[in-house]
Amino acid sequence: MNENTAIPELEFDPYAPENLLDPYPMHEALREAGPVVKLRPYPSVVACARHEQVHAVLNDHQSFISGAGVGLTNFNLEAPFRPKSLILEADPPLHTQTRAVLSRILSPKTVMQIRATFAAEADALVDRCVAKGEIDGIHDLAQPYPLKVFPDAVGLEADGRENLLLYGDMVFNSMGPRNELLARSTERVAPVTTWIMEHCRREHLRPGGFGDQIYQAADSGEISFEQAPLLVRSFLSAGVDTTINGLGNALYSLAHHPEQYAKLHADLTLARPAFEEALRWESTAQTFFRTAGADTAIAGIQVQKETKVLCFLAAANRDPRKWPEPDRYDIERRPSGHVAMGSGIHGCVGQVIARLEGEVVLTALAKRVKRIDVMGPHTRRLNNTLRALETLPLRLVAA
Ligand code: OVV
Repeated sequence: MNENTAIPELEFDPYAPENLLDPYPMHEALREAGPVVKLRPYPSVVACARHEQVHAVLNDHQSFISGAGVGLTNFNLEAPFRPKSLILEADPPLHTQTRAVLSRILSPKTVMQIRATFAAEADALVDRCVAKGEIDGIHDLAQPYPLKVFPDAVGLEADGRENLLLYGDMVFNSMGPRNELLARSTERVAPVTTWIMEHCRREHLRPGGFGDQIYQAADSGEISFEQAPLLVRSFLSAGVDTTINGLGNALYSLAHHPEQYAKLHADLTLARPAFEEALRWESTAQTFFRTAGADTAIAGIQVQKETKVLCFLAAANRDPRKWPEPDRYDIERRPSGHVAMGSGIHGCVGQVIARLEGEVVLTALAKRVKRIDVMGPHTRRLNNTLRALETLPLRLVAA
């Protein structure tokens, strides 16, 4: 008998609008059904929603490869929608070489150098928001902040940065099925891709910035000059939409938990833990896939070579087997072990920059704002991978 008949099969389509809007009931059902489940709309996929299995898959990069893509499409069987990322969609030894370059550029030492600039920009932006009083948390704060500081650090010119939003939306939609969301975000793929690839060229990158530093690694022979623009593309793909929504989700979390915000206002050292807990509670990157590189098993269940493995990061981050009261947003939790930024050799290479952004924005806010009022319903921007807000009407009450 086929071992796979033992795997529970559920009807959920994780990419259906109702599940993108509110994934949590689906996450609970997937976790409770078993350590490995199947989804009827995606018969060639196995899925994990419990922390133990998600963590295990992410930490076994030999069995669960990234080179066949980290979305639904298996690049060994179907062409990728763009040339593969040299870090995200690569395995050792290539991944090891490219990651070394990016992780040196996005290092704790770099954070020491950019911290004052990133903090000053957060202070200035939050000042403008407090002066307005009533703001849209996304358009006035969560979006403009990363869209300024990160491209500045990469060394991009000021014009055309809105292309980064369109491109990020497209890249993260492309990891799901060919649904309406992907169709709509790829309508503009050609001009946006042209702009992105043009701005990956050295002549468009300020000397000394993160982008130019990739070319310096090519100068020294660590990577090739052909690889450099594709690695800049990784900054432009993963560096903006992720942090925008990380900040947006943190604002949402705090605005909806006034008692937690009061603790943050009283103790600014909680800014970093509050951001971290928001990553756990409202995980920006909801899902990533791996691909079985050989016949293998998860929790004793056979998984055939080339099978796509859907890891529900956001479900793992609320698994009651791992977290007490997982649905509570508690800024004093210190949620180490969450997988919102992945885990293992592919864990977010920009995480120290992302955390810096979260820390300085929440610190700037907590210094000046004694209370955040929710002024009306928020709206969501649906994306196949990201948990994203479109609007978040807030009032910032000055301290
Ligand atoms: C983590 C991530 C997301 C999207 C794109 C990339 C990485 C990339 O390397 O291009």
